Amino acid sequence: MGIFDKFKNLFQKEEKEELNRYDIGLEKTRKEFTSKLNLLTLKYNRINEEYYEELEDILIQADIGVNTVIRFIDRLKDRVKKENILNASDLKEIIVDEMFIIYVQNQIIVNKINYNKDGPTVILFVGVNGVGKTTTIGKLAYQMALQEKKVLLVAGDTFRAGAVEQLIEWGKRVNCDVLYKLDADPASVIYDGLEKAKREDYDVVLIDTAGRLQNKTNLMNELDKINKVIGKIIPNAPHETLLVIDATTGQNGISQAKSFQEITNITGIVLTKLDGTAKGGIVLAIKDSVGIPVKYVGLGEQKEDLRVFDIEKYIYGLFKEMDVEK
Ligand SMILES: Nc1nc2c(ncn2[C@@H]2O[C@H](COP(=O)(O)OP(=O)(O)O)[C@@H](O)[C@H]2O)c(=O)[nH]1
Ligand SMILES: [Mg+2]
Repeated sequence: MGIFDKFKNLFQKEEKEELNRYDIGLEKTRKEFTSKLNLLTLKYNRINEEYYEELEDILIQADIGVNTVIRFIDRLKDRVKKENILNASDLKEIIVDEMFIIYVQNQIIVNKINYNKDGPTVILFVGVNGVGKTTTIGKLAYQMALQEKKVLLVAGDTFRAGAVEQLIEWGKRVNCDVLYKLDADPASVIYDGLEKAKREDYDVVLIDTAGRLQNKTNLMNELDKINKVIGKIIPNAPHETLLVIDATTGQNGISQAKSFQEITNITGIVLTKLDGTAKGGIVLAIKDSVGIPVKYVGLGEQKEDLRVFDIEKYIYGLFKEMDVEK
C-alpha cells in the first residue's frame, strides 16, 4: 500500500472538520509546493542531475532549510539507485515518504503535554514579541476548558503596553480566570498565580511572558528568575516550556529556536501562523536542525485554530493535490 492510500485510510476515521483545519491552514504552502512539484515532474520525464537541482530549489523555497534539504536529496538519490527508479513521476510518492522519514527519524515523537499528576500542570510560554504567545495561550485554554480542566491564565508579560488587557480579553472569550497585577514584575505575578492555582485546585496554569531577545543575558536572567519562582512553589515545574515561533518568519524562526534553546530548557515548539505562509516546510527544518518537536500549530486567529501537531495530517495537507499515478 502506498503512502497516499495509507493516509487516506487513516483519515476516513477522522472527523472531517479536523482535517479541514489543516487543509485550509496549509493551503498557501500546498499551492506553491505541489504545483511546482507537478510542473517539475512534467518537465523532467527522466530523473537527472538538473531535476535534483530544481527539486532542491523548490524545497529550499518552502523553507525546509538548506541542511535538511541536502540530507533529503542524498537520501532520495540513494533510494532512486537502490529501487532502480527512472521516471520523475515515480518519485513523487517517494518524496512524500521521505519527508515523513526526515521528520520522524526513528524517534517516537512525543507531542502530548506532560501533565502533572499531583497538582497544577504549569506551562510556560516563551518567544519573541508578536509571534503569537498570548493568542496561543487563549486557544490552548479554550481546548483545555472544553476538556473540563480548570485553567488559570497568568499575565507574566508585564512589559508590553496592552499585554495584560489582551490576556484578560482572551480569558473572557474562553471563559477562564486570569491572574494579573499592574505595576509588578513577572516573577511576582507568577508567584501569586501559582499560589492561587495550588490553593484553588486549578488543573493547568498557562503563563504568558514578554519576549525580549534583544539582550540575551537579560532574558536569560529573567527566565532563570521565573523558573526559580515556579520551581519553588511547585516542584518539578514548569512541566512544559513551549517556545512559540511565527512560521512566516522562515529561517529567522530557526535561529530564534537555537537562541532560546541555549538559554532555557525548551520542551516543545508551537508554530503559529502556518495559515499565513507558503513556507510551511519550516516544520521539517525545525525538527531537523533544533531537535525539538513541534507540539502545536496555529492555523488561524480564532480560538478554535490551534491543533496538536500531527505529521501525517500535515504531510497530507501539503500533498493532497499532487496527482500520483496509480
Ligand atoms: N493568521 C494567524 N495569526 C495569528 C496566529 N497566532 C497569532 N496570530 C496573530 O499574531 C498577532 C500577534 O499575536 P500575540 O498573541 O499578540 O503575540 P505575542 O506578542 O507573542 O503574545 C495577533 O494579531 C494574532 O492574532 C495564527 O496561528 N494564525
Ligand atoms: Mg503577548
